[in-house]
Amino acid sequence: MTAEEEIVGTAPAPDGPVSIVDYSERIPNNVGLATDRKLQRALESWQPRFLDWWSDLGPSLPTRDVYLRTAIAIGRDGWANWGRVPMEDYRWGIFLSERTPDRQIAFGQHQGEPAWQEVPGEYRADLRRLLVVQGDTEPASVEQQRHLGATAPSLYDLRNLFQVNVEEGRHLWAMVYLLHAYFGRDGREEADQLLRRHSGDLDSPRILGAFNEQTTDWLSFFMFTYFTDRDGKYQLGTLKESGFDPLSRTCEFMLREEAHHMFVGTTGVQRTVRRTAQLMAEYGPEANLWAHGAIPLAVIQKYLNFQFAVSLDLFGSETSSNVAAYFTAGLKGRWMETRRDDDHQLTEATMAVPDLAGGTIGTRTVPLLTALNLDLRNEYVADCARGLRKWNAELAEAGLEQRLTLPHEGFSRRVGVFAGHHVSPEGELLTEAEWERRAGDWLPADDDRAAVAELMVAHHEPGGFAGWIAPPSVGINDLPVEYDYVRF
Ligand code: BYC
Repeated sequence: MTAEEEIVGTAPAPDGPVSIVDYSERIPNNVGLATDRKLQRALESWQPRFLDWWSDLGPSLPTRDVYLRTAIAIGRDGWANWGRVPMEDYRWGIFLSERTPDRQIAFGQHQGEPAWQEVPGEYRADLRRLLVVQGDTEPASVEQQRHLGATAPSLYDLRNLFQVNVEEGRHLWAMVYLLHAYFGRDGREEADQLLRRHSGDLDSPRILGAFNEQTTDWLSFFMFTYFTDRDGKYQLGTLKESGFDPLSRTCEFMLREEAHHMFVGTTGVQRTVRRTAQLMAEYGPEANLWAHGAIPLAVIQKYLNFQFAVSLDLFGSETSSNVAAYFTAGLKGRWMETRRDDDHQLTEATMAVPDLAGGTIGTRTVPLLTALNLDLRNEYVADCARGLRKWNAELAEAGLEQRLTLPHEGFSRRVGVFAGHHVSPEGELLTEAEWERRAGDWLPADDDRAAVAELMVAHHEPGGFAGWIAPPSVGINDLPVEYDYVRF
C-alpha cells in the first residue's frame, strides 16, 4: 500500500456472512469474472473507455487524493473500506448482493416460479430497455455535477460530492455488467452508447428529462441528491423485486450505496436552511439575506419546486401500459412488493388517478396495473415529505413561522396528465397568461441563479465553510469536521 492509499479511520468490523470482493483482478468483482474469459475480455475492453469518459466528463477539479469509501465486501455491515485515494485510481467494480437460495418471483404471472438466472427470451427487449434507462442516469449525474468542485463550500462537502460521483460511476458499471453478461452483442452496443450520450447534448442527450438539466450550483446539487437520487432509490427498489435475479441482486447492493447520496441531500439542504433561519432570526424575516451572504428562503423554495417537479417526471405517466406489462411479466415490482398484503397479481384492483377532463383537476378510476407509476410516485412523495419536516424543524427552532412546502403534483410538469397544463404550487389550474405572469415567483429565474452563483465561493481549506451554509454537526466516518478530506 502506498502512502497515498493509507487507511484513515476504522472500517466497521464485518458481523455476518460476507462475500469478499476480489481486488487482485483488473476489475474488482464478486461475480467470479476470472472464470468467464470472454466476458472478462469484453469488460476489460470497455474499461479504458469508461476511464476516458471519467477523465473527460468526470470531476473537473484536479486533486491529489480524496477520503473515500470503497466497497470491499457484500455483507450487511462492514462492507466498505475508508482511505485516501487518488480519484483516477478508484477501483470501480462489480458487486452483487448474496444470492438468496430458492428465491421465487413474488408477483405477476410468474409468481411462485423460481427467479430467473438467465434472461427469458420473451422479456429480453423490455429488460434491456430498463437496464439502459437505469444505466443512462448514472453517468449523466456525474456529467451534471462535473464543475461543482470548483465552488465547494468546504472540503467536507467536496468529499461528499466526489463520493457520490465515484459511486454513480460504479452504478454504471453495475448496469454495464448485466448488459455484457446477459445481452450479448446488443448489450455491448448499449454499453458503448451509455458513454456516447451526454447530459444536455443537443444531438445525443441523456434519455430522461431531469438528467439533461444543469446542476448549476451547490443548492441545486443538494436538491438533486435529495429529490432525484430519491427517485433512484424508488426505481432501484422496484427493480430489486425483479424476477431476473442478477438485476435484483445488483440493485440491492446499489441501494446500500444510495443511502449516503440522500444523506448528502437531506443534510445539505438542512444546513442551508439552518444558516438562512439563523440570519432571519437575527435580522428579521424580511431582511435582505443576499446582503448577509445567505440564500433567501423564497429562493430555496423555488429550487425545491423545480427539482421536485422534474423528479416527479421521472416516474413516467400516471397511467402506462409499459408499467402494467413490466409488472405482469415479473420484471419490475412495486416498492416493498413482498410486504404488500394483496394477491400480487392486481388483475381486479383499481386506483384513482388525476384527471383534467372538464377543465378541473379531478380523478378517474383505472386498473391498478396501469397506475403503478403513480403508486410508486405516491410512495416517493410521502418519503420526500419526511425530509421537509426536518428542514421545517430548523425554521421552527429559530422561532420562525415560515415553512417550506412540496408543490402540487401538477406543478410545472412535462410528463403525464399534467403536461401541457399550468398548475400553481397550491394546485390551481391557471391560464397560460397567468402562468407566464407568476412562474418567476415559483421557479428559479436567471437572476436567482446568478445571485446564488455569486455566493458559491470555494472553501478548500481544512475547517473552512462558506457563509451560506452551516457546518455539519459530525464529520465522515468519525473523523473531525475540520479533517482535510481532500488534498490538492
Ligand atoms: N423524460 O409509459 P411511460 C437514478 C418516456 S434515477 C423523458 O409513462 P414508463 C439516479 C418513456 O421512456 C432512476 N422521457 O413510461 C438518480 C416512454 O418512452 P418509450 C432511473 C420519458 O415506461 C440520481 C414514454 O416516455 N431509473 O437512478 O411507464 C443520480 C412513455 O412513458 C420520461 C429508472 O427510471 C422522462 N422523464 O416509465 C443517479 C428505472 N418519462 O419507451 C441515478 C427504469 C417517461 O415509449 N425506467 N419517458 O420510448 C423505468 O422504469 C421507466 O422507463 C420509467 C418510465 C419509469 C422511466
